[in-house]
Amino acid sequence: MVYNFLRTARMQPIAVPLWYGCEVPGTDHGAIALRDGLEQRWLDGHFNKLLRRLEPPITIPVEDVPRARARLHQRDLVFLDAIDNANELLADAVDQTIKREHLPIVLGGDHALAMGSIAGAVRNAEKVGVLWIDTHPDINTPEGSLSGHIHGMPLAVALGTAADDLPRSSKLAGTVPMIQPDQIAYLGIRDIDLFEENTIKRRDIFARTMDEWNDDGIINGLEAALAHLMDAGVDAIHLSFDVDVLDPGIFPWNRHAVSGGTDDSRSESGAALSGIVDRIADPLDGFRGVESDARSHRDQHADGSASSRYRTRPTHAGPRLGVSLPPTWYTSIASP
Ligand SMILES: [Mn+2]
Repeated sequence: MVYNFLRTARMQPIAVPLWYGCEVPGTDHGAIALRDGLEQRWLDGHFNKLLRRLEPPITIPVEDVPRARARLHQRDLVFLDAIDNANELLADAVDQTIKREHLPIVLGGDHALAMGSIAGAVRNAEKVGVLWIDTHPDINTPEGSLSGHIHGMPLAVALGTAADDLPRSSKLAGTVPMIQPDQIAYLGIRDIDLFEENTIKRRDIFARTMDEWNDDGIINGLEAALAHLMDAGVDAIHLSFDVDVLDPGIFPWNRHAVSGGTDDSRSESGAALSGIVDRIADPLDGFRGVESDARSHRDQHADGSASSRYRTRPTHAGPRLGVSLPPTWYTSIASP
């Protein structure tokens, strides 16, 4: 039984004001800005249909680490406990959101939050595919990492390769590993450590660099990544989108942007993000017929308890993406 979360579910923003993973104070503000800006942006953009689906945001508390600013870049995992504590709360929040049949939209904050968001998704599906759109593969282990920063490790945690050093996060889904290498698809990576490159090659992980993605075409690359996940047999997809992939110098939808971050470039970035989500959602247009059936069924039986989600099954190719997709989606957005 599957649900068209992306098209119809109520949406639950979950802000995670985390900066301990990247060890750059201020990254936490990104989560709050995204949280506070979401409703206003949709009001400004006249997305009334989306606004009606928006639940009041949840904010995951992140504890203070004493003297944090004096303890940066020590490679000693000093922030791990605070990150683990936040991710335990996040995994539970994502888990509960999915069990309510709402779509979790996790807003970061740095990418260490993906340990919690993926874990929450994995608790609720047979096999979760992770579509990872990011400049960085984030598959370092504490030993392999050059920086020691935990935000570069969430996919190593998900694959179980960091379980010795990061035991609490590695067990967050209740199963170790959370996913297998064929359940990951990278798009847009361009800043890749040698350790990460070796891991991607050795484990035969699907990856398109930003240059390859551009050369293939954005839609073709999305199709290939999603087809790979579907071939792996996933029944749900966790989309992870790091805003650092939107660098105006490398991102095609940003070609009018001025490098350095003007208001124009920010709105271009927003357009690019919504463009990606819109195009990913397009194949789910195939569900509209099913939705209509469900709606008329609900009307017929005057079933007031009917939710805004409809039981469906995977559909044929959509109008733009030539690949079948599972209708169950979870999303997280990270500031780098
Ligand atoms: Mn990144």
